[in-house]
Amino acid sequence: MLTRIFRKMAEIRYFEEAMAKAQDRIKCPVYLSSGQESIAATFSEIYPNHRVFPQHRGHSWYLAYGGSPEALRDEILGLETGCCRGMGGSSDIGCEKVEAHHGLLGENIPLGVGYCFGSGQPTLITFGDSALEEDYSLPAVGFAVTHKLPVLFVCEDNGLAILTPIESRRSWKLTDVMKSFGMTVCDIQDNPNEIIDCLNHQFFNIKTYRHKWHVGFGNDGKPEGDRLAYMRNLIFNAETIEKEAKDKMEALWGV
Ligand SMILES: Cc1ncc(C[n+]2csc(CCOP(=O)(O)OP(=O)(O)O)c2C)c(N)n1
Ligand SMILES: [Mg+2]
Repeated sequence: MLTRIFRKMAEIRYFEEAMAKAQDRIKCPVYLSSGQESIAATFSEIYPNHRVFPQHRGHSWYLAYGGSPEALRDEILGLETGCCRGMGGSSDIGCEKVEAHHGLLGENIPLGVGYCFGSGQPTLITFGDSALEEDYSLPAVGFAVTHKLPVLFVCEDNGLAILTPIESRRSWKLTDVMKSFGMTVCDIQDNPNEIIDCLNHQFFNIKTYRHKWHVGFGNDGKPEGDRLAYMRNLIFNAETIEKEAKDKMEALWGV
């Protein structure tokens, strides 16, 4: 399973690296998953049949859950053949398993809970560390707990909302609030093995590192953590897997 997770991580990373080389052709703002790939890659292997409700930074979830890379490329290029007919751009992307976000931070939380309540289908709602600061999101979590809905909540905790760190935004910890709702909670790193060990939890706070700016291809130097680089040393044939991913994504973007 770790090798499959690593391959997905590499495909997400190299999709975005090849995309950066094609940036002259891109006219919409882009929200990159680089650095955060392991979370979507791991959940998609453990829970492949959940319906997923991500927020704006969703390339990793879309690709990990089987969305077509060609349709994502075309979406980002604003083409009719894109996964949302070229109307959504990088942030509002969907496929069979993944519900497209619409731009309102945290909206995917009540929408995902409502979907689960109506359909009874297992649902995974994923968001950044700021989404539960929005006033419509916490009551939706409470509703899911009260009605014992089969929803997993996954926080991709990169510590930032655009440029504002958690410490400047709130004095409370998400994990404390979730525990007070009666949820089983884990507070872990984005290491696939740690995520797998916490399988039966309902709320996952997962520390991770955004490699690029909030929006766009820029960066502020070497990131604090790089799970793909860390896993390179653990996976048999990692070099070949990465080369295949790089070649595939460069051919996809024509770079
Ligand atoms: C209701 C609402 N408020 C503000 C914004 C602007 N906004 C877009 S993304 C973002 C920060 C998101 O931070 P986080 O949830 O941690 O996700 P990350 O970008 O770090 O992945 C903000 C404030 C918005 N889209 N919707
Ligand atoms: Mg964040």
